[in-house]
Amino acid sequence: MSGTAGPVPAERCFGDWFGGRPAQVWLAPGRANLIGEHTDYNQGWVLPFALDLGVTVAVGRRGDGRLAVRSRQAPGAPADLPLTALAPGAVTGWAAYPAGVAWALREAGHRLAGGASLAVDSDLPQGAGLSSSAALECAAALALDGLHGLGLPRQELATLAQRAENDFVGVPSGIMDQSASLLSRAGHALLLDCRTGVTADIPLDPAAAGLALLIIDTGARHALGDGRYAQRRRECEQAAARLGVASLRDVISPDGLGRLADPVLRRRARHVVTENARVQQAVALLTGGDLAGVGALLYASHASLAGDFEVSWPEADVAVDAAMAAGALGARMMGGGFGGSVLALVPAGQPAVGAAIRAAFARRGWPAPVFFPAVPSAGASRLRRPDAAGAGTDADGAGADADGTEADADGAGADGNGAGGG
Ligand code: GAF
Repeated sequence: MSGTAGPVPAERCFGDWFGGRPAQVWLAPGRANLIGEHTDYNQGWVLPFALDLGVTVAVGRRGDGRLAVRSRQAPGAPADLPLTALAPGAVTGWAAYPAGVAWALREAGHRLAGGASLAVDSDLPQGAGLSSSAALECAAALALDGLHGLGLPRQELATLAQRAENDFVGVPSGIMDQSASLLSRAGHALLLDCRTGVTADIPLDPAAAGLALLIIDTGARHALGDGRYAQRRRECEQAAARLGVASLRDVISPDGLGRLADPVLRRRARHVVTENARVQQAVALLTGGDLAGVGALLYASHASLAGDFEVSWPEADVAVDAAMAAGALGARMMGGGFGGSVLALVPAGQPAVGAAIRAAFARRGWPAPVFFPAVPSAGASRLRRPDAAGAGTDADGAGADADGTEADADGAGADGNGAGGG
């Protein structure tokens, strides 16, 4: 992500595309998920954390009632339409995510008087399973909320961003990614109970344990909208209905799943039930200071996602096996599946795991994977205006802190290491 001296690229683009300076600039990170995969839409538990990569949105008010959205990463495809014309199907492609957020805000009764111009920039790879879409939604949600002085709580913004994705874009995703982007705290994973919305910050400091979390972008690309994610969600709902429970969250032990006659539904349910248990076990280990112990849970999660839930893909399986053989404490596929990234827990400062994965890919003639350190970082934050540099405060009176972020309206201010990397 951009540094903090002078305008960030999204601000410069705003001037080039719309003229003048943006009123506000917001940064929303992508996420990794330590554990708890395909549990969010089953009202279970997840344990993601924010990354130090994300989406920046510079926003300014208009007077003509239109929404204009342009991205540095998609120069040829701006969206520009009256707010009143926003409806599912009216905008396609990447711009549907921010447009969907504006639509969801209006559907919830919020006025976006005069409209808005949004300049978007991102350093998150797309389709890598790191939630670039949710980061875009969350940055747009904060930008529109801030510009129009709505003051909505972050959990409500997460829900509106999810609604944009579900009902405007048409992808039936859960609430994990938006929550991680908006609610995470640096040095922690976010435990989220997806039924109650209750959260807890769970300490996650790999460096302090002599370990590192490594993201391996396998290069295989996924799209949540291709139907397979939705099919898994339907299978889970069918399994819950046949078991007579509101959701698979209500099944505590896999022992009773023999009642499901359909072996596919039985396997899907077994993944969700055992994954929920693994999240609880991971929280207990982390709370007790045993990050290394979480490694075995990551590997068990991968086996369950590959075998029972059948959402892994060949590059992920090869990366996980190579990582484990080279000394990783644990590794697993991450996100919706069928492409994207693997997360590995490795000894710090030892290149053996990366080298083994690279070699395994090369042997198969696959393009080299891309590695990122996964540093548990702060959730979304408002960036300081350049003219506030050195002054400590800006026109709103919200103080800028040392890394160029400033406390935002709902008090969930950024802390030391969330906004500066990349
Ligand atoms: C994707 C979805 F967007 C999330 O809601 C979640 O279901 C995840 O896949 C699987 O855990 O990232």
